[in-house]
Amino acid sequence: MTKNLKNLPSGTMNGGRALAEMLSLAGAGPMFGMGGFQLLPFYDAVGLVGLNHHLINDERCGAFAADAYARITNRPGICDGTLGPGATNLVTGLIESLNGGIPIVAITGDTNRSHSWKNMTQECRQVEILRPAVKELIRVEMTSRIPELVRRAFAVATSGRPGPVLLDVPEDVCHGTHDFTVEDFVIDEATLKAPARRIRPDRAEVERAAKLIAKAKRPLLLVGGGIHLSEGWDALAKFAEAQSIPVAHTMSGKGGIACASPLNVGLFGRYSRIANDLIEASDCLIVVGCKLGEIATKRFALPPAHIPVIHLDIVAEEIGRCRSAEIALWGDARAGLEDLAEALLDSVKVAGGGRTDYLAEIAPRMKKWEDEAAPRLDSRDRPVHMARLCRELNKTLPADAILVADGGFAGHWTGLLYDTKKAGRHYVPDRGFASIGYGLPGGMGACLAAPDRAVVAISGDGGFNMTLGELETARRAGCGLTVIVVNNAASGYVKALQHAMMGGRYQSADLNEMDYAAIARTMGCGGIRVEDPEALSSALRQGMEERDRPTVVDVVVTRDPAQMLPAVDNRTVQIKQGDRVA
Ligand SMILES: Cc1ncc(C[n+]2csc(CCOP(=O)(O)OP(=O)(O)O)c2C)c(N)n1
Ligand SMILES: [Mg+2]
Repeated sequence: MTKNLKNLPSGTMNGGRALAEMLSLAGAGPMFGMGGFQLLPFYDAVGLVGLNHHLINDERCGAFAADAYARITNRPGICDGTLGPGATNLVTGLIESLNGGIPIVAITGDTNRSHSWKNMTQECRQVEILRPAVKELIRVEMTSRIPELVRRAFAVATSGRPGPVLLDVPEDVCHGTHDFTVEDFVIDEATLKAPARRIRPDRAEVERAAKLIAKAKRPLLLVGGGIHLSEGWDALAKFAEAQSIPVAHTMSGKGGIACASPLNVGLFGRYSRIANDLIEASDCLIVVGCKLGEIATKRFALPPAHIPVIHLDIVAEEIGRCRSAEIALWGDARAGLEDLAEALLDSVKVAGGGRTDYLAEIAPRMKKWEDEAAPRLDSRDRPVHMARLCRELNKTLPADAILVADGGFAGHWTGLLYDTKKAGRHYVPDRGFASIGYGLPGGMGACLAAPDRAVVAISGDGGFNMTLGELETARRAGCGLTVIVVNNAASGYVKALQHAMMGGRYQSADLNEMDYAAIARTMGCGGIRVEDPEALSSALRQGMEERDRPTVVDVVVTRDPAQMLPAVDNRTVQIKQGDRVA
């Protein structure tokens, strides 16, 4: 349906105003960027039309914040940068969204075309640099076409596999004027949120898949981030329950089904509780909204070649890319699961009944894993054990909380050990590109997307250092965000790998001992330093109680590189040439 609001603008206006009017019509949420001359008319119009724009301190962080906002809402996150360095700073953040399939509308200013390529200040080949970082790059060549091209940007961002779209706006287009009519300002409401449209897999393939599943004794669902993009949580739970099929997930797929569900068998791939073992023993894998990339497959060692795979994905060419699929279900995850459930209606009784023993294995196996992990989960070690930190997060965070996890150990450990209590995207790791530095700005984006919920970001000290300036932004934006700094005074992942693989020769892996809580306090934020694991819970609670400024909880964790990697015993690990231990 086409959205066309009352009191629509019309008449002569500049390109920046037209851009802002269109974003307003699109119901744009918080936007993140840093201005420059080229986009000045747009910035001017932002206030006039009542949009909510936040000055960030690094455009990459604006893109990260927009990405996290989009993950929470499934509505396009919006960020902008001025020409040249502003535009190039967006690259890392946009690739996170591209690889993660996250809807984004990004805007860059560009040179005035009357003078392009005459050594204009800050000029570079930004269109060429940014094109591979986005799903589509739209160069806006006429002021009059701004409404049409903003419509296109939203349509591309939210359709099929969502992704970032860049509107590159030359200065003269932004500053130039056009006489717009009321009819110019329309937008298709379906394109304002992913998934804009749903496509169902081929009926015949669904039937074939249903037959394979019906006769399987040990089927297993492997779920990726696509489940959140398609909002397929209920469909997944219904299907898994009706068919008695356990669910394993990637880091991005966590929360496809609540971690607390008895059908949830946790993370699979590089780190796993019991899921990898279940994969090995499975006779039918149902992969949903998951690319089966390096981390999910332990560098393509999983799943074993003899196990048939049913692969449901919105991108046809992802099916069979890393692992051949017995049955290809090209379509939306929710729609595909609903269709599978329907096709299996007749076999519900038989299948469910036939899998009682299989399902009965899950709880004791999980319990066994937990008993083995208990010494780490309950550790009273000082410095704090990462597993203990994860357990405190599990105990302390409310059911609707959002945990945003940075690259580095913050993501590795919480990916394995953090449990969501409800289905939904309550865990937001930046696994598209796995850059460090996502935690703080991502936390800010999540906070602005869900101001009434507790938002906790967890970041390494290296990642935090990279984007520390955004604490100023988060404070200015009034975000009641809690940022946990995993303080190991190291580029820890690198140091742990050097320990395991380079005979303990450490190179460029140490950071200074710092007190990030004290830094936060001098920046006008809350700051709590935690050295005793018993103090974790109250520090987290105190952080979550702050509703309008960020709190940094600086947690001193192990400095021993032999203890840093989750699930890898450095004394016994086998290192193969060209492989990675974790
Ligand atoms: C932008 C970027 N540079 C380098 C890396 C490679 N890398 C992965 S984890 C890691 C260590 C980061 O240190 P820190 O943020 O303190 O996390 P820790 O591993 O110590 O928990 C690095 C350098 C990366 N992921 N992203
Ligand atoms: Mg570190």
